[in-house]
Amino acid sequence: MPRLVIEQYDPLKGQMLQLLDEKGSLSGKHQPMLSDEEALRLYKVMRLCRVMDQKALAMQRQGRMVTYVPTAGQEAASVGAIAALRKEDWVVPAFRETPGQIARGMKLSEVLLWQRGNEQGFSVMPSYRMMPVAVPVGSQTLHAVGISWAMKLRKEPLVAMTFFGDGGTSEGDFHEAMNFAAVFATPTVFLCENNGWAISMPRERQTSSETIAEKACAYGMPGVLVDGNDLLAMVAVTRDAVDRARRGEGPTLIEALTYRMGPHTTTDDAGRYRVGEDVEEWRTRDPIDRVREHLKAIDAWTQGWEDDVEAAASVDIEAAVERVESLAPPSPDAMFDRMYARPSVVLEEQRRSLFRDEGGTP
Ligand SMILES: Cc1ncc(C[n+]2csc(CCOP(=O)(O)OP(=O)(O)O)c2C)c(N)n1
Ligand SMILES: [Mg+2]
Repeated sequence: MPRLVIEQYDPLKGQMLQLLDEKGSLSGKHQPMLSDEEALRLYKVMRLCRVMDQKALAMQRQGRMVTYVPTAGQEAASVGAIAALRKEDWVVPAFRETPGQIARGMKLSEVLLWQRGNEQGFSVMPSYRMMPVAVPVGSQTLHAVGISWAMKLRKEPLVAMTFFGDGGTSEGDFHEAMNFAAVFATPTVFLCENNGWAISMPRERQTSSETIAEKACAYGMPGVLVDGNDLLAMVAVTRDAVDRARRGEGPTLIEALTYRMGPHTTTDDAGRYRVGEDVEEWRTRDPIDRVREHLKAIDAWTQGWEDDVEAAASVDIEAAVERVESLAPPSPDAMFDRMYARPSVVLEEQRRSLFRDEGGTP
């Protein structure tokens, strides 16, 4: 069996996996692990995500979205990682995972639901094997370990991949999840999208370790640092981690080094704290530009094709927005419906009090 990519990069030595350099040229060390057709397909998904991001931001300014969580700059990390999974595997995302949801095949109208404030958007969507986005930072890492442990006990050869940010790694939940996963050798892939910031908190204030990937060593699992703006590297590393998990060899921590190009959410003004930081420098590492250069080099890209992709994406997003806007809003107590399989006494009381306070009947 060929040596795994993840075994060749030591996070304690600061080594980072990169296959496509910042100009989109392939580095000689590894062969890409995906076909040209697959690269083209994933590029198309990334373009759709970027158009979605631009449109959603504009819509929020028009009052047609409640709050929007921008994802520009992080498309390769999400889309590349999702590409490594089978459709029976589970995805357990944080809140900045619109690209992951799109890559998983969710309808755009479904993706938009929660960001329009529609409670339906927080339901588990079994057909996509995707948990709803988790807003409590880091909590989803435990859910992923629970899901993957259950799959292991049932002897199902499946994997759970969980996404979280650099900020998530200083939550207790993350440490408990990592420890439990390593001890019980659960089929979990921990994917940290280190975008440099947790709202206004820079990565240097989040942890004293050089890398997030190196934390894996202390728990007794492999950890690898990867260029999160490099689609090909993301596919390579996540395939390795997913294969390990599926073979019963336990969890892996992946740190995808990336950058949040926009604000934290539409309620944030990043210009107030990213003072003097070279946002422009990160623009030169745009994950989408990099794949485009690669596709040009292999003669798989034309401007006409790109224009068509972009135009089709715009039409699809417009239609999705209209669809979501036409839905009747769910009842205010829908927020209690999906918290637990059997609602607790406390939640039932809260549900009743909501109607009492509003003067209605439950
Ligand atoms: C437990 C908890 N604490 C605080 C918050 C408020 N909060 C929302 S997002 C965020 C920062 C998250 O940063 P990171 O994990 O790096 O993810 P990113 O936003 O960069 O994708 C914080 C502190 C929260 N949602 N949950
Ligand atoms: Mg972050």
